[in-house]
Amino acid sequence: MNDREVTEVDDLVARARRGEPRAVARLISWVEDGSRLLPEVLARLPSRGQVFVIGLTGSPGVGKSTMTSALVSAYRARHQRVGVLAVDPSSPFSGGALLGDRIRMQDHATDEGVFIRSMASRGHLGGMAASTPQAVRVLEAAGCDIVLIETVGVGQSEVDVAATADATVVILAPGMGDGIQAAKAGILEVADIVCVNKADRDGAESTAREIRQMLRLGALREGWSPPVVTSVAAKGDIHDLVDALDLRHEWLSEADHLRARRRERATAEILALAQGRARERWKARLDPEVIDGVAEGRVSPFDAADGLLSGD
Ligand SMILES: Nc1nc2c(ncn2[C@@H]2O[C@H](COP(=O)(O)OP(=O)(O)OP(=O)(O)O)[C@@H](O)[C@H]2O)c(=O)[nH]1
Ligand SMILES: [Mg+2]
Repeated sequence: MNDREVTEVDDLVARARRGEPRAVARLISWVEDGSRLLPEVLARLPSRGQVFVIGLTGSPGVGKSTMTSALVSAYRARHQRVGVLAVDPSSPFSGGALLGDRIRMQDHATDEGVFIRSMASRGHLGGMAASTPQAVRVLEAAGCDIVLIETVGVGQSEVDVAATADATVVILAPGMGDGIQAAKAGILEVADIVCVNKADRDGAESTAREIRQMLRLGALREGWSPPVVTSVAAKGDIHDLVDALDLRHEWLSEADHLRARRRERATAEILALAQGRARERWKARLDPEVIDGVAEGRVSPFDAADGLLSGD
């Protein structure tokens, strides 16, 4: 870093710590873009590990954004500061897809105790697995007590978010075999809490029962058995979910649970960063002749990979 950059980083970090929305937004953009200055920023934002991170995931349209907004209201009523990250891992050009979310967040747009950012992983070497915990650190520095992360339920992204979250909420809607689909997709495996939303429709209770039965068959993770609750997010009826989240928070605070979570999160972050960096390094080192060799079947891809690794 040159002197001008040092001043810029110091200034931004100081303003973010005072909770200035524009500085927070700027730093999260840096996270998103994988800025060269990121290591310097993060060195100035040590985590106290006090923030409670809630991940919300589920199929399109189940009510994640509506739920996020309702949860923001619930925590604001307790005078807690809340950060919201709408994570869109699928498209490098987020915007359109998240417009609806922004509109739903309008209730909170003028509230100084709420930071709302959408985030993709443009150019970030470690992908969402590395950028999500970094964005959380920025929000924590800005004084957030709670961070809500909404992610579209597709493949790797919810696993990455689950690695960052203290409580991963899998949201389902009644009917349409959603419960069975979720089980098939393995999405229930990342659930700390399952919430059947749209309970104003038929079948919410039977879906919840079905999920409870499936979960009973699965192994307990870290001695926590995931509660299954119902909600009507659109009407703000999310009391059972808030209770389940409180329970999870209390459970984590006990004994070594929180420490174990933090270590898991740190492991995921380190591996994601290392993977991203190693990949770049290997890519730069790839020999075109070896590539041709593998493409034409003269060289084994295993040998080519070993060759790359031996250069480390
Ligand atoms: N009947 C009913 N509708 C709901 C409820 N919660 C949300 N909705 C409606 O479901 C639709 C989708 O809600 P969103 O919150 O946008 O769902 P989402 O999961 O964020 O959707 P994506 O971000 O597109 O994946 C909206 O029309 C909501 O008004 C509910 O409890 N009951
Ligand atoms: Mg949404």
